Amino acid sequence: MTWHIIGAGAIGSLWADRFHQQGEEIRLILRTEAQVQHFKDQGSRLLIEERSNVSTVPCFASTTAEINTPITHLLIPTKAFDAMDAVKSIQSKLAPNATIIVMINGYGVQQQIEKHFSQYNLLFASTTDGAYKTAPFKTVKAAIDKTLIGSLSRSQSIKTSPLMDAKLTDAIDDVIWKKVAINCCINPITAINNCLNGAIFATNERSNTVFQLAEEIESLEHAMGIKRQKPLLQEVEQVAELTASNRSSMLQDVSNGRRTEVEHINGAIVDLAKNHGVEVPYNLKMLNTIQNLTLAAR
Ligand code: KPL
Repeated sequence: MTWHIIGAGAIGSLWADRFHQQGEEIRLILRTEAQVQHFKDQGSRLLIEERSNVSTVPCFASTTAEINTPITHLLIPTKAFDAMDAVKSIQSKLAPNATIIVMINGYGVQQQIEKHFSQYNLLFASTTDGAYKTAPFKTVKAAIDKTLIGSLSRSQSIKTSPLMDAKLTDAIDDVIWKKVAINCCINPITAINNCLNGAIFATNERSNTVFQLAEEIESLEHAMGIKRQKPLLQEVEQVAELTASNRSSMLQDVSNGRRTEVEHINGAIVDLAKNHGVEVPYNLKMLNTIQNLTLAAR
């Protein structure tokens, strides 16, 4: 099987490594010819570092324009704000029954993609793997955790996961929501305070903000009819402890002067709250503060 992967981001590179270990062929779709040339100059391989060991993943790379056989299996591990354009730009190259896996953060874009591209075998994945890049085609495996995959519209009819290391779920919408709820409470605090996930309760002010964010999200969940087994604050405490030494994805984006996904994290809460008549001032504050921190990157 040939897997096409959009971009050469950290999470996409982890999956390229897994596909390679399963003997599958990998084709990266890069934005520009200059990037393709750079990749070829570096030996046409991704480098994956794990506990100081570096392994190589050979891949083909091209721009979308250069693709001349229909894509049957496509992984979209982009930033949330790039995913919709990514599918649109690749559509003319897709086989009619292509399997597309959208593996993004945030909430809302998944539903938009489902609405516009339901003619494909469209699946959504949510991962808690941790990885970061140290150079254009070099990724460090920080923590391998779990990936869940499912359909937003026809879970019952899917029998096997197309990603060997990802577990099939018939509640991917819920999984995506629960993850974004946690990200809303951890990511902006780390980005504003330039701190590790483990330090989000280190001061009274930080703790209070986390507490208020979680309360607002639970009020919204109540209005939306979303049920949870465990209080959100308890889940946030657990994830912050488990990933204590991580720099959150939002902190990494802010530190590198890149656009963040805050519009699809706290911003998604703000939009939904408006529709449900719920007040979420702390989430709005996080959205505005992070947007101001990264004005130049937008
Ligand atoms: O998903 C994450 C992120 O950084 O985006 C958490 C759970 C906060 C782990 O770092």
